Amino acid sequence: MSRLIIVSNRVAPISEGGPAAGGLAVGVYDALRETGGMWFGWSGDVLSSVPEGIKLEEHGPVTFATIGLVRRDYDQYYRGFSNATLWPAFHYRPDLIEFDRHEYDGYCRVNRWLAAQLAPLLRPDDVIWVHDYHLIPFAQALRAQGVKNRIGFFLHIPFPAPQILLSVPRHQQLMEALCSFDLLGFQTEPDLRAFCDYIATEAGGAVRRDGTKPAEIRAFGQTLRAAAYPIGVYPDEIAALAKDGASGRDVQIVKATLHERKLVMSVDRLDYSKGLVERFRAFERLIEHDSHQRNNVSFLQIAPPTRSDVDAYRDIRLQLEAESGRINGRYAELDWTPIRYIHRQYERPVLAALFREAHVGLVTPLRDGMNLVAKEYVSAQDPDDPGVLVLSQFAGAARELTAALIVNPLDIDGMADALAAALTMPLAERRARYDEMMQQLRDNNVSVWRDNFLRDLKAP
Ligand code: GDG
Repeated sequence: MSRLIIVSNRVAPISEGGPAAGGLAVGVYDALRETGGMWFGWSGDVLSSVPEGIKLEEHGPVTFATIGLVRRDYDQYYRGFSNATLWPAFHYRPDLIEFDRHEYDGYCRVNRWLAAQLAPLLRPDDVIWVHDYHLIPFAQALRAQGVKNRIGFFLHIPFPAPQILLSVPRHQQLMEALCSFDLLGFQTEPDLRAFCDYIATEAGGAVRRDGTKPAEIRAFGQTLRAAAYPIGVYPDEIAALAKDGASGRDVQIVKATLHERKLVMSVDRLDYSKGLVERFRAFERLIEHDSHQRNNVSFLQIAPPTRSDVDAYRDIRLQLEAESGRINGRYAELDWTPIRYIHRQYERPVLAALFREAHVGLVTPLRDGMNLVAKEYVSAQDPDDPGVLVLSQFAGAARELTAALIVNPLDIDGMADALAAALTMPLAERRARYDEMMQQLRDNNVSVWRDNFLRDLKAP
């Protein structure tokens, strides 16, 4: 049987109960622990001298193959081109793009170097599945090492409209490199369409689409296939985790301090794409306009730190601290703090159990490839008394979770209205919406995502 080799920028540190914050790590780890195989990528260490080689570690059926990065590589490849150029561009924020040609060169160099590290570990029948925007040139780099295996790529973040992609200097080289993969996977149909648009309008390529089969692409002298594969979760596992965690200490503390008030909850890496400031304002609008809600509802925002050495991330942190302080200063009472904003990471089981306590899951990114938190919130609910998901129309998940209350995250009043509707929704409607979404999550869990992608990657 062929081995599955997963390649991603970061190989997630595995603690009990799975990896910590980050959607890619959660999805990939879930996919790999069933099939077994190897997971190759950066260890997370930034070193002062070139690492001696790959470190191999076995965890059950999974071999973790990790390597450190030297400071310059980290700065140029990871912090620079990946997170200060590509991330904002692909999240429709050309205003936040920073470009430096040395960083781009570093990005390509690190891709070549990582490919050269991996190549000697590969066997001829391995299937290689590369993940996310850090590694767009990876197939091209492996081919240059003489690797002939099937190589697929999955993009976890949105694919931008061609006009936005044009604002990334070197976009053509990048897209040429992307076309070296055998199969490209996107989260949603609009992402796939945006890619096909670029190929047809900007790269002079040809796209053939035939029903539900992957699109066939000819561009830059290469042929490849592309399709949408929405990533999922394991809803029943999350449900069990949430139920088991109900008696845990953190959950009991939250319950005790709520004093029967309702709970609105959000969990996001602290990222400007997640729409946190707008969300805080929507909650403010709710308590400002609806006096019944005042002192009867609390909002818990958990936002673990991420990429804090990129300027735009420092800015969003300061902005959020200011907003939560302002809103609490304005509305808090002796026995009530409207917004509890926690800039820290929690264990996965604690989050699941807290989701189950929350009457409303408020998931309102400005742009998001999929958003697993939305899927985890629904999964964690008590089927007899489920909470309500309020979900941004700009999360990939909104295409599947159509029974959520769908909002535009830039419409503060609209979000406040949706919050009010969610907090007062009758049980029968909450159950109907939950049942519909849970069915959807079960039908398209992580195994389905993985199996569909690998089936198409292996297809002749
Ligand atoms: C990218 C795309 C796409 C969050 N805080 C903690 C914690 N988390 C976990 C969540 C969830 C994951 O991290 C976040 O996943 P998302 O999907 O919501 O967002 P990104 O990190 O931006 O992920 C995204 C995803 O890749 C998968 O393809 O959906 O669109 O941007 O699982 O629960 N986990 C722990 N502690 C925390 O404090 N343990």
